[in-house]
Amino acid sequence: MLQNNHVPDDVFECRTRHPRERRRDVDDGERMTSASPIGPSAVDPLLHIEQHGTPHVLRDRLASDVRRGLTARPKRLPPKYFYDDRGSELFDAICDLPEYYLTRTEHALLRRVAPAIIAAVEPSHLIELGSGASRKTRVLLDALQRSQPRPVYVPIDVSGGMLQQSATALRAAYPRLRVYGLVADFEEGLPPLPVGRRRLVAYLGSSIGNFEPPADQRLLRAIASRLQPGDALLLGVDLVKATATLEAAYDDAAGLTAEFNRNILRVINRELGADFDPDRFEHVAFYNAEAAQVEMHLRAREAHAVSIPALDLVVSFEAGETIHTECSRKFTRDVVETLLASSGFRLERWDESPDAAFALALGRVETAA
Ligand code: SAH
Ligand code: AVI
Repeated sequence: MLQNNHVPDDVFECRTRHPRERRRDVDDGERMTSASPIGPSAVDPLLHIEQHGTPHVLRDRLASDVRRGLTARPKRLPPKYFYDDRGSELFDAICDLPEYYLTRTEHALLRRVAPAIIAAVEPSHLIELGSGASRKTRVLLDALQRSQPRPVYVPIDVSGGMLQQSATALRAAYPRLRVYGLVADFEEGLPPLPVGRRRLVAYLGSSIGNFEPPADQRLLRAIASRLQPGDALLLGVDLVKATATLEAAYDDAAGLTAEFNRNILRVINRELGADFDPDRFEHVAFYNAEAAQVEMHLRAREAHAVSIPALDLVVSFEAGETIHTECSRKFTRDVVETLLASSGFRLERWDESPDAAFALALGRVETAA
């Protein structure tokens, strides 16, 4: 059943003040297709979820990305297509693996610094990109609800099932929290952000590392352009470290990351009628020290062909040929500070975990010169 609650007119930029911003956001919104409300069955006035992009548009985008990626040399696929319901659940399970230190390290760091960050920014709205299960977000929400009588949380994620599930769970856990979920692919244009006295955008999990330059800067600039001076960005970043630690994190003993990697082939089978046999591909993950990134690939175990009827395409694989499915860049403070500065943010705080494995960078929107 559709969740069709009334959204107050002052919630989204495109429906309210800031004429300059309004024009741009409305244009973006129209290009991305119209937003339609979806949501859980019980009517809850504090919960609203909007879908940006119709299934038709999303499938066309997948089709053109897959055609471009699998006819390129070397072959590649965009990592955002890992995250159907199964992929999101696999990622959530990866977060609990002993080898995947990122989540627990960032979680512990957040527990230590979230109160100070919320006190420094004093946000009325917490907006989260790539929110997934919103597990670590609770640490920020705990601090936010202590300081705000009517806190607002805006999760934005391409994975609609996971967003709906986590938004519903958060509403149950935080009775005063308004949740405006946006199901959107922010690579295709950031959806309009809510207006608010002060906004904190969180982008956790080192997900910025899945964007290669200059796409990382493009995304951060888009965020900055939607914010006002004084608003802030909290960026979780995984730091450069020993190769063995990095490679274990992306090639776990239980094989969950391998399944997550192969899931992209299952998505293409389901959406485009392809006949990939995921077992004919081996999961490969290694640290490319020169580029400071872990790379994930799928390597064909033998020569074979795959048919993709929706694209009227047959893709041939040589034995050993790879599809590059993901980069996970690893950062230093200098790289993050430069990236933030070139995107319109001044680095205000830098907090590292005690083992220097992971950091949280707080960037503040610069006042226009
Ligand atoms: N923030 C969580 C989840 C990280 S997994 C954490 O730190 O654990 C990355 C999340 O980003 C997934 O939920 C995925 O669906 C989402 N995502 C990936 N690419 C996206 C895109 N282009 N637009 C919107 N969401 C995206
Ligand atoms: C979401 N993202 C930051 C994860 C990462 O570490 O790059 C995705 C992931 N890929 C393999 N394991 C986890």
